[in-house]
Amino acid sequence: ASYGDPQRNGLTANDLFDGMAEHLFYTLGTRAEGASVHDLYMALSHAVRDRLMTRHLATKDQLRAGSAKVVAYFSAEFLIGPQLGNNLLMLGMQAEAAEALRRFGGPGLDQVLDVEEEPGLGNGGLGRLAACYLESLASLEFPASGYGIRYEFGIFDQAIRDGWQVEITDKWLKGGWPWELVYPAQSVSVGFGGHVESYGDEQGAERRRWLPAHRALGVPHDVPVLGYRVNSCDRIRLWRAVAAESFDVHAFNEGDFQRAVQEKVASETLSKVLYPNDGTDQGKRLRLEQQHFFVSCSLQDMLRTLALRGAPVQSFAEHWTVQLNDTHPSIAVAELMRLLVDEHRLGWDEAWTITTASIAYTNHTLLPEALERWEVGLFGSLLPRHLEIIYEINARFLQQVRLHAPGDLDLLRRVSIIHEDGTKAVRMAHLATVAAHHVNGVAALHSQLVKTDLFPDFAALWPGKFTNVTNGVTPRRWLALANPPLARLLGETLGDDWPAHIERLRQLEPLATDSGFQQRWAACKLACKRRLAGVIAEQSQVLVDPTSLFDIQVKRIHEYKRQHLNALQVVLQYLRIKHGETEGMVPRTVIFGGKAAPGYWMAKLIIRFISGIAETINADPDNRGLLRVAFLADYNVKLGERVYPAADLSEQISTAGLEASGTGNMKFALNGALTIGTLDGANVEIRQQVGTDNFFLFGHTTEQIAELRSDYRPWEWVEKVPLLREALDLIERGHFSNGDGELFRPLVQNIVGRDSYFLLADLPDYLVSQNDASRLWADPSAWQRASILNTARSGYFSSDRAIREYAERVWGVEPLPVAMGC
Ligand code: 26M
Repeated sequence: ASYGDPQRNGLTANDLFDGMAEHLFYTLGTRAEGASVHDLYMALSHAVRDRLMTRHLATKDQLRAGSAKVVAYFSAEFLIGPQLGNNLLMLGMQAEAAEALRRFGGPGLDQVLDVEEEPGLGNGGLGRLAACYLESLASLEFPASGYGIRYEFGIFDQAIRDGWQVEITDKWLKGGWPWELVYPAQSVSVGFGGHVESYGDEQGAERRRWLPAHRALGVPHDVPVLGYRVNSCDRIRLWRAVAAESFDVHAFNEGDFQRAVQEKVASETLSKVLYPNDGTDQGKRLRLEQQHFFVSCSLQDMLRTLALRGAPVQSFAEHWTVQLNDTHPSIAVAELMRLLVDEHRLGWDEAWTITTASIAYTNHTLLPEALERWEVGLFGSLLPRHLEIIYEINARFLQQVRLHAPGDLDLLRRVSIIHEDGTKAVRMAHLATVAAHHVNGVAALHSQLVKTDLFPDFAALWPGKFTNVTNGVTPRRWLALANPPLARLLGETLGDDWPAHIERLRQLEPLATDSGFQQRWAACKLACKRRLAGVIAEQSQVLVDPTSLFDIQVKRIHEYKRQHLNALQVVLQYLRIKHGETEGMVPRTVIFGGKAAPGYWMAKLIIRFISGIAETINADPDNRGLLRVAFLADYNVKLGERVYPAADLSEQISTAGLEASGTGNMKFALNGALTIGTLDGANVEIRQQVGTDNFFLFGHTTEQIAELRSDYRPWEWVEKVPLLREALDLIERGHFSNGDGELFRPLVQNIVGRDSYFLLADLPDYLVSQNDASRLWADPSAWQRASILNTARSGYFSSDRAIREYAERVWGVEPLPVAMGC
């Protein structure tokens, strides 16, 4: 096989320059003279893409010819971030790209990288995790495909106007996006609605068949995912929905042009927009349509490649292993059964053996409002055959439970896939758990709670099914790419290939007390803080002091994540300054960032509150540089790359038991931030790894919170904190809202009245911990030591480690290095 034009594969600055010149002319139809920054971005991207194609085709050829088991990572979200800079890093061509651009004499690499639109095809942690995992799969040379949806509009862009969040449509495709390859010939058809009928097959056996009322076409758009300095180039296959026929010819001929176009519009709505909720499930029909659409496309695609390998359908589970990223793709259980039983005519038992051997499920939340359920009426009208299949799975499952626990009717009610009290609904987490060969949580504590709190009955039935795989993040994007000064220092200290061997970070431990190394370490951090200060100044005109302690909380806005606890702490610090009680305080810049779900009113009020305190505090001359507050608008992957490297202190302050893992916490620690946090999610393991002295712990434990819950009177906690009464009064009376005494009353009431997330119970301890942080900051050498140790001991949180665990313990797959003839 050919692996392309040697010149288009060349890795020198010269080759890249030639490639860019050619793409400017032939692909972009423009001349090098007068090329805009965007033209140069497109030309460089195409030239880099050429280098990926060779590797991608080699990877695909090798897979097609062989029989290696391939990972199919099913996720409704992939938050992949900007591609150009990352692909240059993967290829080892950053310097060459900078040099090639210099020869054009125009903008530099940073400027060119900055014009890339990031595809916001995810909400937050879950979507970003999927992107990190595909990157590690490729870097570790595992054959894999991500499967998801190519939303035309991703997560909204956030603007802040008068302190409020404003949502702006994300038009990420507007300038053309060079990182996808479209394969129209591999389109597949997906059915919706209609009815099911019985018929007799050739052998006279009775079978069921689904006659959908509508069909849509899925067109695959592949994003290549190159591994770090290897030839393996996997892909994320994203499906775009188009009308099955370009328009209804019959209606068109009748002269009903409107109706003819309507069908087309309805089909194409399927992949139009990402649902911007990351914590609540509203049971919307279109959402279920999206889920079924991408899952059906993906499974059909997988069956097609099985046939291409010449393998029988019975061998599906030897060729593919499917990971469900939460329950969003859990319809896969019923769809795979339907494809095997109805379309491929397998017997039920054989089909069930294949389905359960191939599917595993990751749970990402315990919050009841986030657990997906679909009303049976809605479900049956959209997917009548799937509902039948789910009833059959449930009947057989409940029979198994009856044998296990004779007479326990309440157990049957609790574990049933169909929720039967009130409006009947399909419980997707139960469907996924019944079918999956493994169910995993995403941090040690979370996986424990999955067994004890969420699915105790299932855990008793199948103790071996439940496991933990603590999340991880890729050190390539989140350290090597995002933190150039530190990457350079690590290269000098650990050798250039450290990003492929992250366990080498341990070798930094002996340097933690070396004052020369501490100074270099501090210089890297300062450079990153200056860069972030520049972003803040540009965005919001707020000037921050890069030598102050950068105290950062970035994540989706949610009450359980308690951004308002942090904000309350800031107000208390401000009052201490106003009262002249500045003993032990150090100059701090408190930075917030994150989007609120558009329908989540309290989350939006929290943003307004942070804006309010920022405005008041930043304008108060009494501060004398001790306190600044900034809200970073439009937090996304690209901004994250500026934020994590610049942090001194990482706020991970969720109510214990509610944050499944967190992954931002890992990105901060990897970049040498110290964590102030509760014993929640992966914080527990971060503290274990980095050492309890290098982590500011506070708050009630999961068990203590459970105990508090039974008899909690938040108002009784108010008096335990000096200045808190005064702070709450100031907030209510409008001190942070230009005298508006109504605006923040619901927020104060929420805290003092119900306090569902136990802010007041954790506040006293939080303040003590914040003081500890200030005290350590006042001793720069001690702080640098702790910072170095945080990085040195964070290798465990690499997605390489997580992927190796999935590969070995869940998927049963092995690396398959890609040989390339060039
Ligand atoms: C559900 C229904 C309808 C519309 C949207 C949703 C939905 C979308 C995303 C619900 C939840 C979604 O994401 C949840 C999420 O991001 N969970 C986070 O997953 C991370 C990776 O495991 C963890 O680190 C976080 O703790 C967890 O909150």
